[in-house]
Amino acid sequence: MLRRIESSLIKDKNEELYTDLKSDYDALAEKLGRDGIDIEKFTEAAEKFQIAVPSWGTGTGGTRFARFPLKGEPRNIFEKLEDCSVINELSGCTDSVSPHFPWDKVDDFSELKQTSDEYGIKWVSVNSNTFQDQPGQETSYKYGSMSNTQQSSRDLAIQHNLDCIEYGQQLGANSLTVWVGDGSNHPGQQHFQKAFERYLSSMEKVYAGLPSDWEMHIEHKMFEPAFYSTVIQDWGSNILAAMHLGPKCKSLVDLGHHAPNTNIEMIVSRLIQFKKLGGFHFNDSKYGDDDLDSGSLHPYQQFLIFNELVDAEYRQQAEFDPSYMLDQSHNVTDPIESLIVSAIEVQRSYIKALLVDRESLYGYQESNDAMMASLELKKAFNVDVTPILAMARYRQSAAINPIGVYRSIDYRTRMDKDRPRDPNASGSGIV
Ligand code: PSV
Ligand code: MN
Ligand code: MN
Repeated sequence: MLRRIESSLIKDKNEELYTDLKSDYDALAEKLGRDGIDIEKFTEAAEKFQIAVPSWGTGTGGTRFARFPLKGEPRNIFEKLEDCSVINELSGCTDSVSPHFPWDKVDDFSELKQTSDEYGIKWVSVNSNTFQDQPGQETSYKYGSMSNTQQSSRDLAIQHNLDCIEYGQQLGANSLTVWVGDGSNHPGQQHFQKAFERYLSSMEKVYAGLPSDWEMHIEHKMFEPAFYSTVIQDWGSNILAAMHLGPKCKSLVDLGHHAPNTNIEMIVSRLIQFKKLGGFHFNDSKYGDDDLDSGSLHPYQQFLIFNELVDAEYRQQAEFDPSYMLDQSHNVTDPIESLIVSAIEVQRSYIKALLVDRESLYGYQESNDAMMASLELKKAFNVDVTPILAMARYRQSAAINPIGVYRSIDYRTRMDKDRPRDPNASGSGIV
């Protein structure tokens, strides 16, 4: 297996930390054991948990005002894949990458697939991009893509999505995520119903092109780049579109795409109930789509979302198999560090949600004991599961202290030499 970090380096660093980890782990095992909880079940669950990395997240993000690139940033999908492998080797919980086209378009997908196979990385949901024009594009997306009033722009968007499916097939992916920036900036600019009708009829054509074992995931977003209305504004429009299109179409929840204070966990519950939860783009936000690092601001909200997911697992709800992915913008941190920490923060929420005593919670809910029900959730949330996560990494030959190992290899300086930048290049398809 191709690796970016010597396994012996991780092993040596782990040996230095193992004695302390073992004693923290044993102490937690003893504490949980008093409640009849077997820690091993949770460590095994942590070892199984995986979340995908967005290819575009490996580059420094920016705002419309500026972007401050980091040295050694990846310049193409092969180099992004290299960085994703570093993230997976250290975290042990990111064994897949979600590509974005045309940013990640290559001439020879078999070469890309072979490289990802060598890294042991899988390709998951393929993202299309009809929110910006590409050089030489004959018809524009300025006034929308799937819902554009011009047939030529709609046709281009449809064909691009069909092309994305084909690229994804070559990579072994099995879903297409569609987020469109379509909408309006002025009251009266757009006829809401007609725009939604055009969107649905375009999406019907993409849906018709889905291979039998593929799903299509629709991502809603309440604003930006359209700031007055968006065609797929919220989970309501999203689920309506998904229901209209058919069973292979589901809704995707990007945590940052809602108004502040929205009860996202309840949206998740509704989508599960109607078999329409396709997946997640995890991130955190203070105001809206700021794409902050997952769990950096609202870890309790993230836990409550996982509480719904674990509940669905526990109840063995039908057609429940959501995909988990990060989608964040790293403006001031090294993206590799942010993605490692964020993946672990999502994994942390999952393990804490698994600790909830479901039967006790159901009992409190049935007897309307609001206080005990909320304390049951808090009890699980307040357990520091760090030793479980670190032990899972240790057992997977990943790093007990991933950031420590990453910093010790000075990866960016090495990459700065390996990845010389053309001073005239406009970017690497990373926004
Ligand atoms: C839009 O804000 C979004 O969340 C969608 O997932 C895009 O594909 C992604 O960001 C990258 O711009
Ligand atoms: Mn997203
Ligand atoms: Mn977003």
